[in-house]
Amino acid sequence: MLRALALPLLLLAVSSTQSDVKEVCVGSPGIPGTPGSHGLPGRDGRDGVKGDPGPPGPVGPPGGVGGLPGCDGLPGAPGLTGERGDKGEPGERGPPGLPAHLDEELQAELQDLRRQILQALGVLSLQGSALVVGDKVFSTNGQSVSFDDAGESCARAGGQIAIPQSPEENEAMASLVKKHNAYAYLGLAEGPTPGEFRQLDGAPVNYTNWYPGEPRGRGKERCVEMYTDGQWNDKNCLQYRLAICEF
Ligand code: MAN
Ligand code: CA
Repeated sequence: MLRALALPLLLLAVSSTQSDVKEVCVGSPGIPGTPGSHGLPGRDGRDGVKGDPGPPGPVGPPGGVGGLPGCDGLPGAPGLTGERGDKGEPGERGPPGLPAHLDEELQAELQDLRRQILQALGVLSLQGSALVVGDKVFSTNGQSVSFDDAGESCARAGGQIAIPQSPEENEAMASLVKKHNAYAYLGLAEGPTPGEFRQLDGAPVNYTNWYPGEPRGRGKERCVEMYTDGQWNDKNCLQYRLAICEF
């Protein structure tokens, strides 16, 4: 109804603004028509937001089926070390090696060892603590001890009580006796036959340098000492004598 009234009034207002005003007839508004029928139902609205979770349900009856097994736990701490096992069987024999004289690596190692040994002997000789005579090395710590103690000292050092087996070796030992001004025991001992001396392992003696008239202890003097001039005398084994070792 409002819309029906408004149109003629609007026409009037528009016309009056113009210069050539015309007469307009304004009738009374008609009776409003009957309301139109209801429109079709609108489309469904969008889904609402999800509601809050409901309260937990009641506890079920006992005796339900067990759940699935859980995952494995963490591994436990390592156990104590077990006892050592038995020795295994020897492995198979390896392939044969080169003959030593063709093994360059071995030869180089030998050469270096020889060089180091000569170097060490050179230092010991220079210091006067070792006398090199051919393949033999004589040395003393300057201590005078019993025959048995001399043997132990030399053995501890990896050697034995020295035995001169040539004039040259005898001179070398005599030089140590003079230097320390102390008679030395030799590595000899009287055997079962009086007056017969042997090396300590029982081997016979080839070289000797007895003082004239010696040995004359005849079973009473079972060790041998060297005088400062290098000559030998049989003597009891409990004197204090210079321990000269050979290596
Ligand atoms: C002492 C000892 C003996 C040695 C004679 C030599 O009695 O040293 O071993 O034979 O002197 O006269
Ligand atoms: Ca004697």
